[in-house]
Amino acid sequence: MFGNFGRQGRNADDEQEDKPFYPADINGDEDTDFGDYAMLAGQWQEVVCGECGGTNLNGDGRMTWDDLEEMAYNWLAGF
Ligand SMILES: [Ca+2]
Ligand SMILES: [Ca+2]
Repeated sequence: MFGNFGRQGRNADDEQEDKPFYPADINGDEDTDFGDYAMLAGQWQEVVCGECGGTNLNGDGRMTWDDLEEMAYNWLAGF
């Protein structure tokens, strides 16, 4: 009557919660390295780009030095 709250459902949720979060992981491969930097460089100094392909790390809608600074701060996270 109240649905199945079995072990399998909880495990799926736990896996998602346990997944590490790296703020500057632009390409989604769970680290911050030259792959992410290459994507950032491709959007360099775009001023009206919204998410900027994921490179707008501080959420201000522009790809600037502030985003590069955020990446530098998180450099090699995940290794
Ligand atoms: Ca990455
Ligand atoms: Ca930005």
